[in-house]
Amino acid sequence: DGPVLALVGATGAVGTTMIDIIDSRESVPWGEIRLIASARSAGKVLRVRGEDVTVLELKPEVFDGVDVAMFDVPDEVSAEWAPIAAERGAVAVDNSGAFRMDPDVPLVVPEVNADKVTDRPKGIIANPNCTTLSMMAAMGALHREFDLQSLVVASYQAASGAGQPGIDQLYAEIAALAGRRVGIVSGDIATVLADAGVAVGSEAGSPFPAPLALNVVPWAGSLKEDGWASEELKVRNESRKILGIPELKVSATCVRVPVVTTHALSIHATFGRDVSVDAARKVLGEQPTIVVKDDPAAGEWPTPADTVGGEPTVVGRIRQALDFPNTLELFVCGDNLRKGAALNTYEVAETVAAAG
Ligand code: 11C
Repeated sequence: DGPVLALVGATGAVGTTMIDIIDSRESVPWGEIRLIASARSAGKVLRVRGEDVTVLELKPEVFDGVDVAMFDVPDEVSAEWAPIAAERGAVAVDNSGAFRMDPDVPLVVPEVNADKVTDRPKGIIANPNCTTLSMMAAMGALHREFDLQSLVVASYQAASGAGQPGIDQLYAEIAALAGRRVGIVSGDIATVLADAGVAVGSEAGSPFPAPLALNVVPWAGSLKEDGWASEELKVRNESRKILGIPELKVSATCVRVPVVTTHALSIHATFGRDVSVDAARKVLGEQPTIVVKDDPAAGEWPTPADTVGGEPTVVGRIRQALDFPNTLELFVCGDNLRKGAALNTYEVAETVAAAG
């Protein structure tokens, strides 16, 4: 009784957050929850809603009888296995980048386009990139009211966007630098890290191309044409698809900062209809998954430290741009492992189950 849910990638950073989300739900619609991972992690026993569940090895037959299969694995694993899950009768909800821009795969943020979950000719639904996702509930709500025309975005992305290896790297760097007064003489952070045996740069095996502790790195993803980072193009392409505005003007600069979890975005958004700070605050304040925290006189604004571990997107610093009509400046924080990844995937899975 109840549909069968599978979680592929149960032991990664997003998978672990997913289990925490499933555990924290008052009730779940699932008759069975199956955990799946690579051969390396198969056989581990994890607690899910008070029960021991043995992690199964990723093989075609583990999808037999599964109704919804959530994938929190690298692109190439999803590219191969989401279609296998779909062939075996499951609806695959995929958090990788493998299918997001496929015209036959809906890209869903329930607050914006929940109706798209049933329009899935390949049996696959994609979950957006965590940076894009962190601003979609807010931008979707503002677009419905004020007709979004353009977005200029700078991101401040947490280390956990690069998964468990990103978290481990940042902590290793912080430990190696603890108590050292580095960063005063050019280049000494990298030297201290290298001397301590901590990888510096992608070639040495770090998930980041430069030291992240005590630093800011203007890079996320891989190099694309004309100097763009893949993450910046994802923000552009995915925002257009989710919001249903193919011509939306988007320009993004993606930056990694020494924060463990929660992506922040500084957004310059221009609208086609008259907008005011008060009207925007009212619209955002009415959204069930958004918290407006915007009282600079009282020191109230969103920060990753206040946002991490929570479900809502937190929005603040809402201002009318002084030199750009109908344009708002906003600062948005979203937990990249929750709404940015596991939570949205789970909400899509629940929406699929509810739709039957
Ligand atoms: C990061 N947003 O913070 C990336 C990670 O397209 O799902 C997720 C990449 C993706 O590094």
